[in-house]
Amino acid sequence: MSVVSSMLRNVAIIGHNETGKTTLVEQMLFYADVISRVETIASGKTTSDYTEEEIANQISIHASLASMEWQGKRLNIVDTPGTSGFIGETIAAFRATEAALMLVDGRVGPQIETIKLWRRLDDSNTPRALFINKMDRDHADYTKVLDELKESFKATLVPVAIPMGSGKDFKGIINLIENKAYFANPDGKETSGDIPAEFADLAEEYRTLLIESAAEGADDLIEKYFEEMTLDVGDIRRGLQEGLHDNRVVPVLCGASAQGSGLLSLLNFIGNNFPNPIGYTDAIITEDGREEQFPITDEGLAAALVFKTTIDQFSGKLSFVKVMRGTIKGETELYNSVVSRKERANKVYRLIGKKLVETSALTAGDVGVIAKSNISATNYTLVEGGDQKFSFKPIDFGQPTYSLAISSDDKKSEEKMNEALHRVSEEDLTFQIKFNEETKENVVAGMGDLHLNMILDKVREKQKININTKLPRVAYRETIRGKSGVVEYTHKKQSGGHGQYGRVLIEIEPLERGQYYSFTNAIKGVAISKGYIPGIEKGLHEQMEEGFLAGYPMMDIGISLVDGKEHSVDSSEMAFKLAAKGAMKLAIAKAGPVLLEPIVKLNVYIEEEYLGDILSDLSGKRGRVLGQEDIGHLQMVRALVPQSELLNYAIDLKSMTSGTGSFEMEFDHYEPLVGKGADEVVKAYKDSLEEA
Ligand SMILES: Nc1nc2c(ncn2[C@@H]2O[C@H](COP(=O)(O)OP(=O)(O)O)[C@@H](O)[C@H]2O)c(=O)[nH]1
Ligand SMILES: [Mg+2]
Repeated sequence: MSVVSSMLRNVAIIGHNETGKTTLVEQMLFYADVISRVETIASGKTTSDYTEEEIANQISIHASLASMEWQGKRLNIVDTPGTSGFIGETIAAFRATEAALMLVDGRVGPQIETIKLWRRLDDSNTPRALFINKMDRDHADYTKVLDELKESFKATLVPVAIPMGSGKDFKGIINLIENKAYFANPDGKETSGDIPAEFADLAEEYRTLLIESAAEGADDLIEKYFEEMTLDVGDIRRGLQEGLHDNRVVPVLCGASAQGSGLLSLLNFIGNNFPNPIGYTDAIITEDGREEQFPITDEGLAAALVFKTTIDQFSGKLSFVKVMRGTIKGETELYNSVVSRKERANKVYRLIGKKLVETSALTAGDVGVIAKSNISATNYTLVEGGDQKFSFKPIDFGQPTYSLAISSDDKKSEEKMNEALHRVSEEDLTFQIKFNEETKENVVAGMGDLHLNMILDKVREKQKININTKLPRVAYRETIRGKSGVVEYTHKKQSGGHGQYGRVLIEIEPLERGQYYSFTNAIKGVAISKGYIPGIEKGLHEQMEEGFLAGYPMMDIGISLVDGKEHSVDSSEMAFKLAAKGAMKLAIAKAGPVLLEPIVKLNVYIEEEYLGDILSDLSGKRGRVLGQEDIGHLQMVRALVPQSELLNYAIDLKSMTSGTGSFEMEFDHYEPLVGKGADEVVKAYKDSLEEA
């Protein structure tokens, strides 16, 4: 059965590692009668952590779908990994969902990934609710965690469920909307009843707060509230729904996922209050390259984005799609608007962990899977009919934080290694493998050492090959710091037969950073025929590509051709190319050549106690701290740091923060490198020339 779009609820379950997300999703499936028995992380049989590596490591590595029906609504739940190395999966999940449920450990409170994920949700203004989990743990403390969350985030947090006791005394939760207690039952599903007398005052206090916040959700509710000093259940729901839809309020639920406690309130809340996809938009790139908002609507020809791709042992390639418009059925003829090729869905499925469940259709807003697609890949746009020429804006998976140069023992193993790793990079867009022409190294890059090592280990094992790794060389650049003045160079070979002749006079000067290259033909008159100018430009380019100091490409140089001379017989494009190259070399030498090193923008997230160590380490790494932010008891440090100092930061930061620290980085700009650092780079280049 296809589902009416307004009945859909797509929710990404997110949060720091080990907050109980996978366990929660297992319980949701149990409560929705999709599975008859709850499996645990320890049993290795949960619905969403089903791959070999997830079972072996007991953590979620991939985003997995869990589709279920709840009181007439279709819930597409995406369980995501909480480890920063697998953030790509979470980023993909965000694109398929309209809202997120963030889990927080009821004993620990907000953690580093909580903060990072929250910031991502803020960037996209995504509606979200919180679930304070593991209330059955010793020292779990709802009020303390709620206060910490309020301190960490500038948002209106509104409790809609509170716990009855905690630790060994945990009895269940109170649903403040319904004003009812739900008693935990570790051996089955929770049961509802009256609020026990000992919690009555607490519940009343929180319920008043809830009603006030709900009233603020809509103007007419505020009036009603002031008249009657209360709201009924329907009004509370509507107030929360509107507040959540516009991301003005963040409802807070709670429970203990391992016991299935809080599940009924959560499922009801998602069904009643979470937004449906209609009214939201996605981004497209039009045929002429403009970015536009694309409303999710069930009317019109089908259009869908492939947000994830996996290879299934039995079913072949699985393309995870988010339908943005119209309806996709098995027989729908789909075109890939990017490569303009036809493909047919044949069948469409919903997914429950690894289990494919055939469905008749996926309507706008729905999330599902097309199997055995021969061409589609992550970020492809699938459209019905060949004339839709737009494409959905590709998911931006961010920049890698860790790279390694790799090699294997012999040519055959290298081939195997490259082939296997290229296949990985098709499924996992946060993993890249590239031969770096500048450094002559085969480089893999990913979201951290855990991410890379897991991939390399798998390939080592499956292909039975060695993969050697080392830190990669940095891709420096070169430029000039001053003007060269006019230099001249003549390329001349006139001994017998057809000779070669070309003479050029040029002048070079620095351009602003990031301009790369400019060329002006400033010759007055016709000293050099027009036909030779392309040859001259080629020569200039070639010298810029070859570099001057250490073999790295040059950038940000403006070149004027001021004069020259040609020979009626011996001149040729080739002769002028060589003349220009020679002139360029002389000009660079006179213009103060200098190395440029890449500087990255770094965000480091740490617990307060490590701040001193992190700052002094950054200054030892030639870093420039730009700012520092308190986020509750956590800290974020923003800095600009030379890339060469951060090659091993994934590992350095772990050891400085007992594994808790986390960071993101992206290339920012190039800066001159002088002194000892530059001498070392030049020496390494000269040594490599001697070796060769
Ligand atoms: N005490 C307690 N432990 C839980 C609860 N939920 C999950 N766990 C345990 O916490 C660990 C991590 O759970 P998991 O579902 O993998 O968390 P995820 O990393 O967020 O997906 C596992 O050992 C679970 O059994 C809970 O409500 N209470
Ligand atoms: Mg998990």
